[in-house]
Amino acid sequence: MDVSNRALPTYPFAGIPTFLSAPIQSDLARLDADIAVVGIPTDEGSPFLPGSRLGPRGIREHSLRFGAGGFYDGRDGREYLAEELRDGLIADTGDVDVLTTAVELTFDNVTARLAAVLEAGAMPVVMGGDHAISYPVVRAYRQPLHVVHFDAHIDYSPFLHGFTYTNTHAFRHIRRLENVLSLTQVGIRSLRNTRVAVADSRADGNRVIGMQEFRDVGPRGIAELLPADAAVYVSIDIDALDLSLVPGCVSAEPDGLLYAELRDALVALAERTEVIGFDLVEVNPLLDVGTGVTSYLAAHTMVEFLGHICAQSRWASRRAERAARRVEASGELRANQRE
Ligand SMILES: [Mn+2]
Repeated sequence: MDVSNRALPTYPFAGIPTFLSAPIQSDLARLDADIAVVGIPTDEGSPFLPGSRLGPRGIREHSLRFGAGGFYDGRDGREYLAEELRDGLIADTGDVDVLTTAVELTFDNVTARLAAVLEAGAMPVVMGGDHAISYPVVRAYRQPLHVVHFDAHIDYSPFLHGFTYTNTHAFRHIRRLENVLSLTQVGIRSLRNTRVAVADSRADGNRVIGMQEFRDVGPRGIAELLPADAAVYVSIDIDALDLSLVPGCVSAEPDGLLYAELRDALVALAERTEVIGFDLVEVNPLLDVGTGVTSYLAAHTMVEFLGHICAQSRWASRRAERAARRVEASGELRANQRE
């Protein structure tokens, strides 16, 4: 029997684990994709237990469980990411170079990588690492944008004792970036958030939304806090989800979001606003249970959010625009080669 034309089965335990089995493109000068996946394997901003540096690897491995052809959602009968994966529009750019113990140099590498991705016209999809990485990611953007931050923790610590680059400081930095128009913090509930951090965030004009308010306004109500079609960067700490869902997260907290609540909020943001990038942070495979459910849930969240971003008509129209630009660029390349 000739089976040469049939697709071989793929397994999550075989092959080189890239995000959703997407092709590797670590040379950003040649990046030719709509979506660029970036790993940032550092946890030097974690004041408690280390291990989230292994997050990108864990998430990549568990993303393979979705196969390489996108996913089918029985809730609406649609297929997601099939076109993006079939046409090679998702690239895994590998991991940012981390310089252990030289946090500011690592952050410079993060910002340079993100700037190169944005320069190439691709949307960054970022895997931490701990939450400290979101600041050097967001500072790479030049355009005005809104930031939506899902987290149990406010990550708005004052800069004291020379500490400024831990995972508890990221959003105090981000709020100070000139092009950040607003910051909306959702799921904030940890009893370890200090009065000062919460008061400072509110005084800086940020929306701080605890669980009661989240339940009152609902997932769609979160998206409606943002102007329609606004450019939005989304940062997801896996501990926004309830403690019972995330054994592989050092900072897990009770009374958190259910998966459906987080998903519905992300889908509502994808529908209402123009998501221009997102990160998912604080997955710690060293602490996870044997099945790797926290890495799996992280991959699941990213894949589902990305699927809904790409399913929007504004994304589809931009895809056509990008394809035209790629044809133009390859024509220029050929012309240059002839000279
Ligand atoms: Mn957190």
